[in-house]
Amino acid sequence: MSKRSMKKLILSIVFVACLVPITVLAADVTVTPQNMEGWFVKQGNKNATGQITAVADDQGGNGSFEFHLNEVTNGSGAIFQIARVPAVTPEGVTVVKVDDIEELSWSFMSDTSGSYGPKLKVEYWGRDRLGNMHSGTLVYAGPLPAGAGWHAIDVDFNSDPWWSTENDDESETHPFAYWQNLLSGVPINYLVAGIGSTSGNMTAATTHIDYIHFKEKNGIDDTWNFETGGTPPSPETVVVTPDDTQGWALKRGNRNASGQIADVPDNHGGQGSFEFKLDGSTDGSGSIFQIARIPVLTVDSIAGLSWDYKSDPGNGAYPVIKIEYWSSERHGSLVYIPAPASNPGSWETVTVDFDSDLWWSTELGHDNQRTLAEWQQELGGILVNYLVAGLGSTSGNPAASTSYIDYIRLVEKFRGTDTTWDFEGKGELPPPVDPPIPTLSEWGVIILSLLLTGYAWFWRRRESVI
Ligand SMILES: [Ca+2]
Ligand SMILES: [Ca+2]
Repeated sequence: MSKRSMKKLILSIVFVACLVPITVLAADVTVTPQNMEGWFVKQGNKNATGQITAVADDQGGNGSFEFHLNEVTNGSGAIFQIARVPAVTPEGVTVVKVDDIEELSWSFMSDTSGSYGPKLKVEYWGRDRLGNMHSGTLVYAGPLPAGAGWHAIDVDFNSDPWWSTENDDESETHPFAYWQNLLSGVPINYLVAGIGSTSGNMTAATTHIDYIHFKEKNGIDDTWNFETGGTPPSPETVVVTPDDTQGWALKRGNRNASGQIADVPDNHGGQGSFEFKLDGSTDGSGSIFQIARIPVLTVDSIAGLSWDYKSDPGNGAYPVIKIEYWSSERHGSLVYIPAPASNPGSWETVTVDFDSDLWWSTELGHDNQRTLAEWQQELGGILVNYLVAGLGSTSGNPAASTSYIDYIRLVEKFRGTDTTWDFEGKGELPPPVDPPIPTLSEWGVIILSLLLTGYAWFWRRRESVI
């Protein structure tokens, strides 16, 4: 995961936190391949693999998360990491700050050589209570019990040493409580569990982690138990209204167009659906209207996608769904344009076939169409900014048209959700969501200010052994 992606996510967290009340539940959560409960595979993994395997844990369970590092002799490193926003629910996320953490513990099993095991890290980004920017990762540097078999780590906040990638000095360790004081108010991007290094030679190793426990002062108190099997998420239909938007909002950039939830019956017995109107402007500046929802997911977490649309009865124009992704290396929107309806003006259902329907990316243009499965292979853990529904173009003279969308269904395997959004109740959606990521110009200012104050660490990509 690139630094900039992390920054993007945390800004989205800050934004969404304004909308989502904190719901606090202490829970023992079972994480399965069918429902990763928000855990996802981070980018940057190489020469390594990771998955939940049927290796019994130390507390009676029959599975655990396995990391396997290949032997590396050319200095290119081997690393594998999984991560989770500390407080993410199907409804959204809440901000957890470094100094909110009260307990951290986990179990790990060393390689049979007993050499080492995976650890927990805490990635943070944002301003402290004094307004100073921070970006880095706290890395546990405390004692690791030696020998094969399972071991438990229960972090002593006042004595176990941690270091920060912000200082880039593994020798400068302090107790976690020290860092909490220094980083008071700084939001946490991710809890990370992983092993390995982005550089250097590596010995082949197979290790496991389980029962990751995280408790913070606002009451979030979760222990994640990794197990095989599991069941797919239960489908849920959510009604979106102007008064209860379920995270949907206008997207910036709308022009020469309008949109609202209209009293137009959908294809499932509902009385409303979302209407897009292009006004037919002919000044060449385009005509477009889009709504969007900020998910917290990665491109490769999408396991199902479908929607209904009703095209313009005159010219057959119809809205489409886009997946907008962003990292420091890759950013664009994946777009799939299904075949036109044979009967304009009637409702159609689009169910994306991940292995045959072709999507193009605004990053690479129409000529690079691939299946969604191929894009997922290529883009992997890159975060999704927005799930977008829209009609029109930012240039040219799109014809005047009126069309509708409804029953947008997204199955997200890493959070274990299967949600269908049903638009009902006449009215407009709220104003544009501020971008969950900073614009490039905003980043230019931030980066410049950091460089001017000597924080050259900002650009460092190195990730050390954890
Ligand atoms: Ca387990
Ligand atoms: Ca509806």
